[in-house]
Amino acid sequence: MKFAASLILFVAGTASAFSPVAPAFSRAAGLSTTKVFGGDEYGASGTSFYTDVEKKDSYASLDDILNEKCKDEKLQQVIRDMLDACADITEALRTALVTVEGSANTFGDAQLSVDVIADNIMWEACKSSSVVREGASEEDPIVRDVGEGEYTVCWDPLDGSSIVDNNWAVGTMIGIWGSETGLIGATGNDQKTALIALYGPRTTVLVGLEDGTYEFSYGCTPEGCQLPDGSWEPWICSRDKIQIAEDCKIFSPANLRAAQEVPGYKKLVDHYMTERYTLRYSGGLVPDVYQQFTKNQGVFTNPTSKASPAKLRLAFEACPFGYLVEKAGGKTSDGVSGGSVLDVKIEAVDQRTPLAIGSANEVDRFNEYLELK
Ligand code: FDP
Repeated sequence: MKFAASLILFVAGTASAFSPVAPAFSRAAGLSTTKVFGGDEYGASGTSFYTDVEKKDSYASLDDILNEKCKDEKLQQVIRDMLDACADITEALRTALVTVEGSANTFGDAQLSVDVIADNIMWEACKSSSVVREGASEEDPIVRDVGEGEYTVCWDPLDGSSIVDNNWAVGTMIGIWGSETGLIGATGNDQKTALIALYGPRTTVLVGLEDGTYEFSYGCTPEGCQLPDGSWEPWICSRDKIQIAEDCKIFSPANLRAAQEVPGYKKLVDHYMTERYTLRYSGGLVPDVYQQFTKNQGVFTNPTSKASPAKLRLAFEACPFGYLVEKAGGKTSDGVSGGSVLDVKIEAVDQRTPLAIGSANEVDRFNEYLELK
């Protein structure tokens, strides 16, 4: 392992020292990495989209960013409260085994030990927050009063029930609405902010702030982030004002079984294949869409059909991700009218929706091939 790691460092170091620097976009679009990673002689295809993020001397703390990019102190507070919950879920996932809980949630899905733990953490966070008024969870899709605050928080505590036993990345999705609208009857556009936590080898959380989508990393200890007392900033800003390019070469085709009945979806997948896009799909919505923020491109498609109906939830899956993707320059489709999923009225906590989300031109292509406009 050590040898392999140092070899990779050596190859990467050599490449950056001696190769002409590839423009960030062409590398992100998979057009010019062939030489960087060993060259044609080894058959490297240049389609793997390795990171091009370089180490910084220091990183802004959560406080620095919130004070500058989120002037509303109550909104700052709810973001902090939700980040605390994500930190607690991170710690819980380290020690909990994945087992069946012996109960089912309201949808009849088997509940897992980790779902229950994460959900309890979210309820506790909302109840103890000074700014939360109502909460609604995937596990119990009723809007419940929790306090005297003003925000309505709607969440999926741990998405990825079918992959968490395999130790794949899973996540928490949180949409936050104000008291003027609450949740029911509102749309995704009414969100005050949204957070998406991704639990993998690291925990990273996307947060929507005044001028864009930011990523915070939990418990990392890079140089420059040690506090005077020797401890570390719990959250550092690892990406700021993230942009999702209009075009992409990465596709995540969810509900692929619908292609049997929806000829436009079959044609779309055929397009991805003939144009040699790169498939990146895990079956977990959070990692599958989150990659658009690390690779700065991508499209996730989840159309539906009679035999393969909608599974994704509008309020706590499509809305938070839609909010963050559109803030980053991406686009969404509701899979019916071809309009933004953020315009769809939320009639119930567990309302389902088809979805396409990601690079704008690819969402347009989805609408075109599925004849939604
Ligand atoms: P899961 O049931 O594992 O929690 O909405 C739930 C979800 O996962 C999404 O994360 C994922 O995109 C989708 O379901 C996968 O559905 P299929 O298992 O039907 O492919």
